[in-house]
Amino acid sequence: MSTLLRACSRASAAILLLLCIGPLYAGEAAGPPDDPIHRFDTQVAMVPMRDGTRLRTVIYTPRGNSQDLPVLFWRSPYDVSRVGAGNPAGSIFHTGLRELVDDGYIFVFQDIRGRHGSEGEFVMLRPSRDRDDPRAVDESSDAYDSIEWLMNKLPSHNGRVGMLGVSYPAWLAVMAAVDPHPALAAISPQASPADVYIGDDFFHNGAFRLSYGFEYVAFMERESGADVFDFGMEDTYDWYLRLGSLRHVKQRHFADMATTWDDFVAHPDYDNFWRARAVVPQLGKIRVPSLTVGGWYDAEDGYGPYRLYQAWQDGDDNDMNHLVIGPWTHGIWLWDDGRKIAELDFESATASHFRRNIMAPWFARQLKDKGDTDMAAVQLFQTGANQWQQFDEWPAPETVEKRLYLGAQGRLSFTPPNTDQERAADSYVSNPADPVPYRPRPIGHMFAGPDWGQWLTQDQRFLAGRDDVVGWVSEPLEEDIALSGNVISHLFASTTGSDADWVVKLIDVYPGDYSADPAMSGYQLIVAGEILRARYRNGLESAEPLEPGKVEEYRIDLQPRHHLFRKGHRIMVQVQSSWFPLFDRNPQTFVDNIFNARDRDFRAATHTIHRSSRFPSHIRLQTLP
Ligand code: PG9
Repeated sequence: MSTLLRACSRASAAILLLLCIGPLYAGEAAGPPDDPIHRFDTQVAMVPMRDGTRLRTVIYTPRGNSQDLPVLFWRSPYDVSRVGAGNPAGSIFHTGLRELVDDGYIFVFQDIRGRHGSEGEFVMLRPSRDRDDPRAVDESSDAYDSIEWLMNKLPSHNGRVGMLGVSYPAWLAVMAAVDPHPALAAISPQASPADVYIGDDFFHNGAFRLSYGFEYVAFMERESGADVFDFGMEDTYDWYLRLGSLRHVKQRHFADMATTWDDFVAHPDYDNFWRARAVVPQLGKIRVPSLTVGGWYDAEDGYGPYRLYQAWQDGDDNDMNHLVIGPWTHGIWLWDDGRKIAELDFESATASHFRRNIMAPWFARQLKDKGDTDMAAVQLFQTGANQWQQFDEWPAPETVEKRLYLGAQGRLSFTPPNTDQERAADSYVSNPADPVPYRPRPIGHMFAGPDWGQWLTQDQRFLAGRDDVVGWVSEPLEEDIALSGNVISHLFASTTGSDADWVVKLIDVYPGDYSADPAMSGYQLIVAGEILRARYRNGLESAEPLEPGKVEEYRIDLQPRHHLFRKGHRIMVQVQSSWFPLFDRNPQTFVDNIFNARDRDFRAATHTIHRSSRFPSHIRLQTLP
């Protein structure tokens, strides 16, 4: 069994999707006998790009087909040839693409430049090419050249191509639409990152996504080939803590090898390196109809989908811009029925609904002129109420703002504080030697099991008793509150140190005796949460030390949400200063580059959250009236 196949059988559902979606060559052992993969003729071609580099491309044509079908094209860095083998659930044709297979398409999968069967050099999230150089390449030109080849070489087709993919492949679909081939008629980027420094895979607001960044690079770029990093222990919390400063990583784990880790270390701030990889500035006016898809509980690319939709909203004169967000972890909508995530029950098969009633009809409309033209622009699953809702645009124009204020004795209310006492504040000691775990320990690595990507749905009661997590809770709500749009936290805070991280979480607290679903009694469900590295409070481009003791206002965008806080539930806000090992530890002593901090720079500090009328820490919620 190859290492990839071993990884495949161990991987979490989200990673399974990434690793194991690759279709099988004809003749390889597939899963179930009714897997539609057996209904295709398969061809492998090395498709030449404008600079002569050839990309491995696998083409699945429905056997015995006599019609001119559209093409669905999926580009990927994750090996499109082999990794579906050994997956008992079957190929992606059997799961996520089943409805599309039934509708009839030619499916084409391609390894991108420098990955697996393709020639050339791989560049992580390759920036856009120099348009004045006719031989320059990027993912947009590679998609263009591939589509051109397909349109010329496929024996039959209907002249239209759709692109889709989850995560990195979604980003590739977006890139294809930046400078689209005339035959590219539709894209569905699903869980695409929009900015891996601001809110997607690698950093969030300047804080480094340690466990993901390390494990992804180890998987993708070590010379031994793709494999799961062996931590040698069950609880990676211990492993990352023992690692100490990140200055030890290169020499111990990526010595003599150029990887994206070097880029993390060289670019801790939001500089041109990251700006060149940000999607939104490249997009311009929407030119190809898009069905952008995201998951409310996506622990990798939860930021991107809404940002893409938002960027394409301006100047969308032809209703080309569509957004769907469901109650999903990363990519699970192509893998599962989407009815449950652990204890959370959404009361219907949300992912099957998406595939059958949204994705398949949408592609049929765009690529085959079949079916209804007026699908709602925005379809969102309202968590808390467990229902789909449709909007012409989102956030809806009729939303009203509500402000939730942190108060005395851990109370949260819609009434602003009326005390100007300086001591109207709550303090805690944040100790980098004992960081707050982001999920109950033991914390497995990202390939450890099916629940890796589910931590955003986990009950926050596991943090009870920690003095370094402070919370404010409302009275039971007297009426429903429909959050629908932005969630912005304004934290007034000070510290005895010269740097700090602020993590703010907005939580739905279920009633203690919840007869509707007893398993959820007292559950503390994160609705929104985000981190800000305080050194970047005045801009992510450059770090500035904090002045010990000075109160500053920190604006933290917790990302838009669509959630119903039900009558009888309570709302909680939690603040903490580490989320480990999801994010690296802040030394709390200002250093130029945290990747190069010395172990002795990591020091405990006392942080204070203020709640006076002068410093009224609060959260702004966009709500439906
Ligand atoms: N979230 C993954 C990724 C996307 C883009 C860059 C790096 C990683 C993925 O699942 O593909």
